[in-house]
Amino acid sequence: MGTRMTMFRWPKRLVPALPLLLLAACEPDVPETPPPAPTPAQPAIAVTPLFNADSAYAFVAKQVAFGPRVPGTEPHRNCGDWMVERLKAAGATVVEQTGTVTSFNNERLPLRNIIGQFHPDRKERLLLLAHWDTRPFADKDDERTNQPIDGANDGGSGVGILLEIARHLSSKEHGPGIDILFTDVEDHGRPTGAMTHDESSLETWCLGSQYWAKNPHVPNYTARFGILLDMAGGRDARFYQEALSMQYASAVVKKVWKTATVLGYGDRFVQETKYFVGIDDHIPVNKTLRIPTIDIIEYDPATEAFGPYWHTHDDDMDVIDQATLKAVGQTVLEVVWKER
Ligand code: AHN
Ligand code: ZN
Repeated sequence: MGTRMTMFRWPKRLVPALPLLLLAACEPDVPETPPPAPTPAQPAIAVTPLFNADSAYAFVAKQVAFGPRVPGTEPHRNCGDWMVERLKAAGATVVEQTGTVTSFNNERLPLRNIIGQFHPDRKERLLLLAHWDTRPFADKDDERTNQPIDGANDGGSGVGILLEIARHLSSKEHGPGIDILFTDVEDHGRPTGAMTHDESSLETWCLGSQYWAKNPHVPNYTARFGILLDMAGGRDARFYQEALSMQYASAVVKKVWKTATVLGYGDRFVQETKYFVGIDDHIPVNKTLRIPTIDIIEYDPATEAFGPYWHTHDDDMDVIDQATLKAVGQTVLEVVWKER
C-alpha cells in the first residue's frame, strides 16, 4: 500500500481534474502545470434554431380554445394573460399598454397591447408584430353574421408563430434585441369599409397599432425594421409582396422573400407584387415611427383578396396548416438570426 501511495502522489492541484489524472497516468513526465484551457471558441456562424411547427400549431389551438378574443370579453382577457405568461416563460421582459379606444360604432373598448422585449439592454432592435384580437362579427359570412369568429388564422396564426419564435430568442447571443408586439383591437373596423380606400374607414382598423405608434412602450423607440404577420398559417397559403410594404420597406420585403426562397419556400413566397391591403398594423408603424415594416399576409389570386375563410366562421382550426406555419416561422427566424 505504501509503495502504491508513493507511485501515485500527484501534485495537489491536479487531483480534482480526473481526466487529467488519467492522461497523466499514461505519461510519466506529467508537467507541473496543466496546459491552459482552450478559450471557448465563438462559433463563426450562429446556427438558426429549428422552428417547431407542432409547437406553433398548439399555440394557435390554445388561443382558439379560449374562445373568440373579442376586446372586453373574458376569453380575450384570459388569452392575454396566457400570452404574457408564455412571453415571460421564454425570458422576455413584458410591458403591457392599456387604454380605452372608441370603435366605428361608438363602442368604448379596452385596449391591451402586449410587448415582449428580449435583451432590452441592446440598443439595436428588431420588431415582430401580430394582432391578437379577433373580429367580433362574421360580416363576410352568410349566416350568424353578428357572432364572433374563431379567428384561427386571422389573429391566431401570427401570435402562434411569434410565440414559437419567442421560445428561441433568449438564446440569441448576437446582434439586435427583439421586440415582439401583440397589437389589440386591429379587427374591429367598419364592415363596409373593409376593402375600400376611403380614409375615414381605414382609420377604424388597427386601433392598437395606431395607439402604440403614437405611444411606443419605450420613448423614441426605433428598430432596424419590422415584420408583421397576418393570416400566416392558412393551408396552401401564398404570400405575395404586399404593395404598401414594397412602398415603405422594399429592401425588407426583398430580404425576407429571398431568405424564404433559399430555405426552399419559394413556392409560397411569390416574388410578385399585389396591391390589396388598404391598411394593416404595419401602416402606423411605417407612417408614425418611420420603422420600415412589412406585412406577410396571405393573398389569394382566386378571391383577389385573402382566403375565402376571411371574416367568416370558416376561419377555424381546419384552415390552419403546419406546413404554412413552418414556412413563415422558419423564414422569419432565419431573417432575425442573420442580423448582426
Ligand atoms: C382591411 O381589411 C382594410 N385590411 C386588412 C386588415 C385585416 C383585417 N387584417 C386582418 N383582418
Ligand atoms: Zn380580420
